[in-house]
Amino acid sequence: MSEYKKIVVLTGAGISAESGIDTFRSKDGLWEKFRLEDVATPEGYHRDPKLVLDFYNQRRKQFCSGINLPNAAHHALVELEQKFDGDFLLVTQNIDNLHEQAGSKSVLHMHGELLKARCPSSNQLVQWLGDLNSDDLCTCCQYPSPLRPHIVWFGEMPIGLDKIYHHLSEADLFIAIGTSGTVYPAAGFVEEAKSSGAESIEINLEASEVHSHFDQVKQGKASQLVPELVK
Ligand code: BV8
Repeated sequence: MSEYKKIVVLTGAGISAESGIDTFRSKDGLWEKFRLEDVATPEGYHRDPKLVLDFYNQRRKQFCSGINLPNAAHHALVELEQKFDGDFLLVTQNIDNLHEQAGSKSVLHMHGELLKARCPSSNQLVQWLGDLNSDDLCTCCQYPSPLRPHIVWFGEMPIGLDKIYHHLSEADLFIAIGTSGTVYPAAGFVEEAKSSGAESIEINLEASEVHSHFDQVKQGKASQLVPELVK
């Protein structure tokens, strides 16, 4: 990796799959059990807040039980970040904190974080490890509002896009790991990186919907391929 100066890594649900966290679109993934429109959109939340809060409470409860631990792919990205003496940005679509648990420092959660809640008025964040219910009010406003999950739902603006696009415009290597390339704008990052002259590598169990944009496509498990890539 020493031949590169600026690396951007994008991870998706596939990097956490071997840690026991459901993906969305693999076999028996989350979107087979829930309708995306009901649990991952602002409209769904306003229509039935309890359904949406319970959807995230169930995932938070599982995650906080400690059964999901970082795997070799998460640890390999920590090693890459530590060894690499250039610019490094890790962007994740995941809302778990397995990258942080493994020791990654520069993690940008573009779709939010499961262990945080947000005041809808001030956008102030609070650490939230238990169940979030509609009577859990913010403490930052004169007229308190019910806290919402700090999650980017469909139709909402992802977090940190300016920073991400800036790094993509200067990257000389873009690596996507464990993402189906279905959800935008993340799925379009490879084209952004390539338009700046970056090399691009996809690591995924199967060819993603945007695999044809990548210079290299490595099919297989992240826990095997990511350590091989960074060694
Ligand atoms: C937005 C909430 C306005 C958190 C999620 C073009 C431009 C801009 C927007 C759009 C566009 N076209 C369409 C849109 C709208 C929409 C969209 O993309 N819809 C899709 C369905 C077509 N996008 C939005 O609404 C976004 N916001 O557009 O704002 C805007 C406008 C212009 C410019 C900027 C902004 C908001 C998107 C975020 C929605 N929130 N989730 C949560 O509940 O977790 S998205 C959800 O999908 C998750 O965040 C997830 O991370 C994300 C992507 O899924 P993946 O991570 O890829 O997971 P998936 O299961 O799909 O794939 C896993 C892969 O891993 C598989 O391929 C599998 O084979 C592989 N795998 C499995 N095991 C392993 C493995 N690989 C390696 N090793 C293994 N062991």
